[in-house]
Amino acid sequence: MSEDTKSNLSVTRRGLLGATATGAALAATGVGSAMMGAGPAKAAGAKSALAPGELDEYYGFWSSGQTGELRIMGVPSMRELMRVPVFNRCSATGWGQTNESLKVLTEGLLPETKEFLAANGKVTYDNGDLHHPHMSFTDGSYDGRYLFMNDKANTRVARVRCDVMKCDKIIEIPNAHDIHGLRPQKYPRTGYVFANGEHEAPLVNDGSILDKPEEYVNIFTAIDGDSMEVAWQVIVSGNLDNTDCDYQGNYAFSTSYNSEMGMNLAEMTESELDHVVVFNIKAIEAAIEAGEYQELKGVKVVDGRKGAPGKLTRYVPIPNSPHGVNAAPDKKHIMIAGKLSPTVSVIDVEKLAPVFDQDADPRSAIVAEPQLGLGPLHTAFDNRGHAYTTLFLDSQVVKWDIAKAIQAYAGADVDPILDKVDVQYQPGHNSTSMGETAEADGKWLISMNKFSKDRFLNVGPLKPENEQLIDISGDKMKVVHDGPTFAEPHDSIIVHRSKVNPVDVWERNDPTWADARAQAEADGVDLDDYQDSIIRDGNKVRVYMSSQAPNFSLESFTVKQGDEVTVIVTNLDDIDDLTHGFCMANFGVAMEIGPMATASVTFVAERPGVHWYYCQWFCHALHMEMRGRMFVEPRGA
Ligand code: RUQ
Ligand code: CUA
Repeated sequence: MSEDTKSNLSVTRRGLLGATATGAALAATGVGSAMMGAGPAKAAGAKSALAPGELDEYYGFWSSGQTGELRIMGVPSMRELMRVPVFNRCSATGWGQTNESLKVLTEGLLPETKEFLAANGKVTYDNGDLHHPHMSFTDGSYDGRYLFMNDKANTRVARVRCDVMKCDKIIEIPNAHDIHGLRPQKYPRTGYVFANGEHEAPLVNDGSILDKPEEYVNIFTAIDGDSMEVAWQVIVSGNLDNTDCDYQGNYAFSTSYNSEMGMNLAEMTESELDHVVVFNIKAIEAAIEAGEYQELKGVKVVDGRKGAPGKLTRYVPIPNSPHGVNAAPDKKHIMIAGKLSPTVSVIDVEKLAPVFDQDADPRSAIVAEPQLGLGPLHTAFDNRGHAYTTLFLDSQVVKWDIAKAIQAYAGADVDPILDKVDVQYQPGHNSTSMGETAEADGKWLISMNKFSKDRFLNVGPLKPENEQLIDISGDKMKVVHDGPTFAEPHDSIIVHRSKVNPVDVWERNDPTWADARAQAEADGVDLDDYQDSIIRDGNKVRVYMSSQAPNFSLESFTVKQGDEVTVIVTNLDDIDDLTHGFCMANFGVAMEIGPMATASVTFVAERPGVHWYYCQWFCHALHMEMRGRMFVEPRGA
């Protein structure tokens, strides 16, 4: 590493932590350092470069942070395969504009949010902050049904169907604020999707309480992943950051970096010990069964705050502003990364029962707390008893031995650290191939780095981030690929391709366009035996047409200025990869219509004249010719 890079790093360390006492103390501990390199990496066996036409062994499901979409990568090639719009507005697919996507984006919003948005001239949010994509589980491994993900920006949780790789449900979480950590239940199946409200606020946040932090709370939510309805919520003490759950279906775990309930940085980082909240799922279900809840905005809410009666939660003290929570594939250990503490605290799930039943010291469930380096954020796993923790401040990934860490905690003179590798720069999440399941396979690790700095051609002040592929199949970790990404490769999962099996062509009666089908039926139009139809219904006009390369079935149609026009296009091309588009030029209207799909869009024809619609998805040698005219008769004509 050059001197330049080194001094950049030290400046960044100071800058990032600020000149707080915590920051200074951390810097002074000097545990680990960016210069403690991995040493010469042994060439490991796995191959990351794929020849043209070769397929990847894994799907990577990537979040995009503040871009708001889900991305699908090929691993190990690190090729970006697809972008799935979720919380964002997508120009290419019409997500956020088509009637089908607007249904998903609006139907799960709370009534007061709809009112608030209407006052701002909107029907839905058009931004999101998607951090944590996770697949549904059955019996401790991925089952290829759904992906679930959070929106920190607007307190939502979304689901993507893995058969078509499109978002089919988005719900806003009542009572909570700013959903951050999210994980699906691993056993017996998903089941619940657990979601953390990160930012504290009054429980009834209607303005009657403002600057009285002592009355703020945070909310942990369990969502039913099948119905996408909130199952129950728990009021907690302290804020909630990340979450994970065990492999037995008994407990969920949420870190709290602000157990102080501070309202500024100094207050939030004040105490040396924060905590992880352990949620006793069966006890919570029993309390709800027994009617021991309050109902708030239609949700059953139980009290799990410190000192609340019952055995719903326990608070395990953890040093210092803990961040990541990761369950190991041994089905026994839960890793809590210390962030401002150089440690990772290891909870043994088998030691939790006494903590709940006999009020044993919550720290008695901790079986290891290795010092790993500066700024531990997240931990991933292989299938050989090793853990891999990102060190944000050290710009490293550390590989450590779980069994040795436990022996060292019990007093043995062993060093659990096996290897460290420099990453470029400042890693947040990492993930290993199948590593968050019981089928971890120990081949690949992705380090998702928040800064790329000098690693790529300079593209101006806004730099891409850098996700690096690391071969973990040998004794030494080896960085084998740099991959620049646009904001922000926040988190990822790496799923063996045998778990995922998307279709090539849509089913004609897919629920996505059930509303369009129902409307067509009411209009006497059979979408399966296609006829072009223009239905006038007052000033509403519904235009049904089909697409088949290289033609729209309607060469032209006529409406009147001021009509509310809905165009419903069905793609009759029953061939893989034959997607058409429908773009109404100068109307701000464009959408994707996949093979055998139906899509619809509604606009007001407030522009008289001749307007071309065209296919904007290259589909045929005569794609340019795939177009037609909308005639808009001027008002009064
Ligand atoms: S958190 S960088 Cu939003 Cu996933 Cu740890
Ligand atoms: Cu159809 Cu281009």
